[in-house]
Amino acid sequence: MTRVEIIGAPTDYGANRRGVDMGPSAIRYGGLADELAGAGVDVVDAGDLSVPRAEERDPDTDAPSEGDAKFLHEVADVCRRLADEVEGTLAEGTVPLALGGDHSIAIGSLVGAARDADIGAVWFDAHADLNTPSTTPSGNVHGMPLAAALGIGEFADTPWANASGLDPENVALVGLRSVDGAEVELLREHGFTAYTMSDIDEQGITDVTEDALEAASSGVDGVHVSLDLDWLDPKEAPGVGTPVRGGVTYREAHSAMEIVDDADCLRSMELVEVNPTLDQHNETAELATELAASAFGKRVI
Ligand code: 4U7
Ligand code: MN
Ligand code: MN
Ligand code: MN
Repeated sequence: MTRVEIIGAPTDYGANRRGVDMGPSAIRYGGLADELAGAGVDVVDAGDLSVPRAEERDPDTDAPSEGDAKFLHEVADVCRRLADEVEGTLAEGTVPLALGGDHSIAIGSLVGAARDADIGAVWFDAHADLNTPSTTPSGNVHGMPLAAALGIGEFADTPWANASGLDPENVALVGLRSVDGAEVELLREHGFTAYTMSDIDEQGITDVTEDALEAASSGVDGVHVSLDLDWLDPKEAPGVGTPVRGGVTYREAHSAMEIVDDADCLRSMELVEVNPTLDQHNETAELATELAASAFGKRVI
């Protein structure tokens, strides 16, 4: 029986303090444990990592003073501890399921998952998350986790952020529709596999997801699935900080997660960017729980 460990990472430092830190509560309240049990997995909840609130910190250290990457010290602190937790969970033969929090936590997930293994990653997201401190239009680290984990640009000198067992050839991005100019360059330069919404329109979600998983899983020990809820259309998932129209539908999302399960290479996963302060009746959090269940094998009959 697959065993899954839930690890909450209630932080919004990577999204400039906007309420996404309440994601782990919302996702648990949305029924995560029951959904996963419905998928037939054995679930343990490790609780939340403790994340200092900005309001409780020394005002002198509160300011987003990390050049062009805001709150980088805070992000590093959470990600270091998440990486250790993910590594330990994997060592026990358990699949870590991290709950964000904003997408900066992916740095911790990827670093932990890639410490003792070669891994691939499938990035379900409207965005490429490949900015660096010199290219970011916002300064928000949730737009940088892939660049950080892969040591791209200024992140080459950031050891805490380096996922040693992950290479761009094993990273597939699915559902892109908001990509910054510098990110387009990096996508071309580093040999990522990338599917835009137009590719999904033309080839269908089934083929695209199968191809993404094949690219991610080739020659590695397993795959990390990073699910940013803004991957879905805002009509399905309104509770996110950076919504972009034209995303995947409810059925396409489930179909993709079922294909993740079919591929039998899932090693670790995260659900990120659920922001209950922007949601309607917790529906985005509930959708996140359902999609996780599909990825872990839940079927109708
Ligand atoms: B998310 C953005 F400029 N690219 O860097 C940026 F459009 O984790 C958005 O995918 C990043 O939600 C979105 O700030 C980060 C922007
Ligand atoms: Mn553990
Ligand atoms: Mn993202
Ligand atoms: Mn996104």
